[in-house]
Amino acid sequence: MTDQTTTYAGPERVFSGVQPTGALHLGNYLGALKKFVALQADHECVYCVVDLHAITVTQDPSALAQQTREIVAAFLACGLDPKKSIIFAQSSVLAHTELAWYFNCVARMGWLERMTQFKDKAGKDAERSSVGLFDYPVLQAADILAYKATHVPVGEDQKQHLELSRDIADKFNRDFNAPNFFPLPEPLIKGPGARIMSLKDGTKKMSKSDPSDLSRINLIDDADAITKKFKKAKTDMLGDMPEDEAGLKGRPEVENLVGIYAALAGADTQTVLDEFGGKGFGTFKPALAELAVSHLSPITTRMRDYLNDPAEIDRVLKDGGARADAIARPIMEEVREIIGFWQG
Ligand code: AQP
Repeated sequence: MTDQTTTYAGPERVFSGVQPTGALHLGNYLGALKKFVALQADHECVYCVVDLHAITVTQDPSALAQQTREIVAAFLACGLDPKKSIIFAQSSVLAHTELAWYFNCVARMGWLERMTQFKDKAGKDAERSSVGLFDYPVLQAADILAYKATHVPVGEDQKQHLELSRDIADKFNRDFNAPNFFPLPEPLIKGPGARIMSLKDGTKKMSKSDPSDLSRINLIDDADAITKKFKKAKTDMLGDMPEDEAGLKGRPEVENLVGIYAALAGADTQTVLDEFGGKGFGTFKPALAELAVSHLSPITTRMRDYLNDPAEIDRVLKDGGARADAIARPIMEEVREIIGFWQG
């Protein structure tokens, strides 16, 4: 991994987070979790269940802690090793909220007003949405920079937020005359699976909050559900599978299915089209379903096993929280000094 974080001299560190807002789907897996696992082999990785982000929209207090455990179960089932990677709940480390406040005073209103995710999520009801939803990207910058993380594996949808994190880090360093104090974190987005689209609409991203369950493959779906969802996935009336990538132009649903196949198989798009070009969807969709089931069913089984052992998940979260706090605490002490607060 090349370090393009200007002249920042600190160590490379990976940070990313996932919201405990519902069952994880194939987009979360291919866009984020799969990359998390690959990175832990040779990097210091900090992976967070971002429950503070989750409450930017209403959550049921009696379900939130369990939702956090479910994300940890998915992390572990996908292959994250809690001895290598730090896994913890965002709300258990106070540095996140503290740094978010300082960054609120660094970020500019105009920067946040340009964030498309807020516009998408708040929709026509922006006036009634929480201030937290608007401020979400500032908290995200704090999440990353409380650990001076240099690299952030995310899906394509988070690109704009990562650019904002870099702007905030840069402005903090300049405003407080602390050159290179914070790194300018690099997004790790590229690769197949960076943007998995809805199975019902190839122009919308696959999302937990889509009201149609048929729009997504959940990590907890069984083989029958996966097969049924791919069978019902929208395609088009333009005929069989194209022979080359140019033939995917203007066919977003087909492009998405081919992309999913490529990401799961670890192949490139043309290799998939070499195999399926000219064939009908009646051939391609069952092959795709079979590939997805072979990848996901071991994960699902392991997830269920972990969920049957909540005490183990709680141990992982507690240990991870202490390790995360040990990194963030001295950074926050320096931040307070740089800002110039009285320190008795
Ligand atoms: N469709 C996607 N394709 C590729 N990557 C994706 N990610 C999300 N959707 C896709 C990536 O998954 C990580 C965790 O996302 P998150 O749960 O924290 O929040 P999100 O991006 O808001 O995910 P959803 O499913 O779309 O949730 P809702 O519906 O609640 O908004 C991130 O790295 C994200 O890029």
